[in-house]
Amino acid sequence: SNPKYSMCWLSYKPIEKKEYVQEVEKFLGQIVLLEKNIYFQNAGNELKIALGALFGTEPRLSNAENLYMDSGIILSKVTNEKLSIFITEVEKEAVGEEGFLIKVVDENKKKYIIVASKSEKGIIYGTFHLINKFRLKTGLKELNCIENPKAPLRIINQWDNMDGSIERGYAGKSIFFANGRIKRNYKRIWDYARLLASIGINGVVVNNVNVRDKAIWLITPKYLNDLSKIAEIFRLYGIKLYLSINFASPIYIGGLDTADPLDKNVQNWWKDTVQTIYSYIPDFGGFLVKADSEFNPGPYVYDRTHADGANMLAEALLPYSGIVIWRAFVYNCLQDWRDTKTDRAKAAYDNFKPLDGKFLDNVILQIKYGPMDFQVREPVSPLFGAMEKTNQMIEFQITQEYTGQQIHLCYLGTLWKEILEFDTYCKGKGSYVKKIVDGSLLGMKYAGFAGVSNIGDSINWTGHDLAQANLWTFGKLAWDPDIEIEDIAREWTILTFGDDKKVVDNILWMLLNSHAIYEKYTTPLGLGWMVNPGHHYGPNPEGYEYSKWGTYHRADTKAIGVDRTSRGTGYTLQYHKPWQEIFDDINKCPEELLLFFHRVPYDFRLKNGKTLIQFMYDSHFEGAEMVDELIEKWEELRGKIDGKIFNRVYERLKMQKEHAIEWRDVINTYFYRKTGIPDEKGRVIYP
Ligand code: GCW
Repeated sequence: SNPKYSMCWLSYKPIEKKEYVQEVEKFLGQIVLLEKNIYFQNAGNELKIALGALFGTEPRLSNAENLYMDSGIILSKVTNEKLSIFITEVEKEAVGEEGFLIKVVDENKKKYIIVASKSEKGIIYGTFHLINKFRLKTGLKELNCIENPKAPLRIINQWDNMDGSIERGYAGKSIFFANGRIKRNYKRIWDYARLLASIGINGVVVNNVNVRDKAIWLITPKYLNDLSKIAEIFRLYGIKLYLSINFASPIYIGGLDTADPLDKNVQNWWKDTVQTIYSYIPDFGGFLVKADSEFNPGPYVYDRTHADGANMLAEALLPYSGIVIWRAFVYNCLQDWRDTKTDRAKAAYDNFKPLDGKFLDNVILQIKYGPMDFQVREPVSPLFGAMEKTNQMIEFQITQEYTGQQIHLCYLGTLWKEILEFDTYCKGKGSYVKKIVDGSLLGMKYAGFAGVSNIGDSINWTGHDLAQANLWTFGKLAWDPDIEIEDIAREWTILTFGDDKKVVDNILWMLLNSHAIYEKYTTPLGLGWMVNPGHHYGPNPEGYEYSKWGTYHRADTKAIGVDRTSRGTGYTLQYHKPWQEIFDDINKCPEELLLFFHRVPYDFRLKNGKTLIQFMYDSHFEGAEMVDELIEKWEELRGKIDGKIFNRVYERLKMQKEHAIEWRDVINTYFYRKTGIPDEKGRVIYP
């Protein structure tokens, strides 16, 4: 109902299918809250709003002393005695701290739908689950379920700056900050909380990991009061507030002359600071730390280890059950391109592997999915599977920095799913990344998912309307990485655009093929990095070739790629067997990662018999051409979806086409100039 922005997949519309409405209506007499607190009240309100919009009913919201009514939705804790005739002991036991149960009671006199959680946290998840199941017209019997999130930490990282800009943001300005202050437009934050709760998120880090200027002071009373308001909203939706900190805060804020983690004054300063934070925000989540990384200070400044640094903060947070999320994105960003020995891909492992077992229990290492930096494709970071005694989280970039900046359609669920299904072999066969980051394989208390947010204050939150699917998918995978990606994407499509068959088929096709298409016309075969420096949009084959960032492909007239095998930089040695041997062998290496692991001559024959150079040409022609298919699929939906959304997406698809052609031509010309080898098919490659 707010014209300023859409509610994405929570834009409720009346359910039109009569039979379904009739079937369900009998259960909607009232909404009964068996718990009296703000969390259940809030969940009840959400349900009421939804039922009104979906069924046109206005059920009473009541706190029943006894279950006298014959029909209604009951929100309760599983332990509530009044439910003991409906819920078995076994069912009760099966509901975890953040989980919920939905049970349909369909007796002569009693028609109830019970949503029951173990704690305050689970009830909002259960409520949104039920609302969306109604919207998917799920049959009553299929509503019965017990759901628990697999991973304990499901956290969104905002890279929002206090001036209102967003680092790598492509959807407008920050909804949290403007002009050096915390925004007091709580309505938007409230709606964000609703969106996030509906996908099972339980934490938000509200400020950028690069903590500069005013943001350093967010941990002080100057800002804590306003932050506590945001935390209060989030809390209602099961979400904790976290902050990114600057490791040198004791110097900046405290006036100390050091931030050495082993210095008593520094330790006490952090303890005092943490105590203050908790006096404003009693359930504060903890700190996210980017230390010794891209010009941010860290323990290395004082010749201390990252365990020293993280543990010092962890000790301060421990009394309040707070946690330290420590990023593993540590590498030398002042490399010399002439140096062929140093391999940035090895950095995270080299920095952190020696510290396995040295972190306190409330420290979690946040590891980017790949060893470099969110490229269109990278191998899985070998650090997963190398830290058997360390809490680990995987970091995905929902915002599309290297994947088209929300101008190109690039659905990331397919890539993420592949990453999560990767078998690290750290405990033998079956040691999937998903089992490491949900904590189950290594039996860790903390584990989980971090996603760099793709939202801003734009009308549709994500710039590209279809990029909402990436946020949705991140949450869904974090809740349960075992779900099929098609199912996740389909559900999003139906909730967002309705269930017209053509609409669903076409959008699903677009989503599921978009990453592969983008990869084809940009940097296939694990190449990566051929982007313009700085803003990272558009092709520039040698944009990073002679820079300090350690991201080189070293193309000459004969070959391209870095030899990262045991014969080269030795990066492959960071993997368990059999991956070491597989990646080491140019004939066994998964082809989509060929140029990540190998230096390959242009006349090398790929599995389909094509030479490398011909593959490059074909891939770029094909990819750019396939954008037409995306456009056609969308055009077929004209009139079937909201006109404004249609036009917005259409505009972006046309830009995508133009920019895909630019990618195609720049990259093809680059290779043609390097090699002088013409395209076998005689297509236009500019000289
Ligand atoms: O790739 C880089 C991005 C930076 C980002 C950094 C990081 C927040 O280009 O903008 O900084 O990754 O993940 O810390």
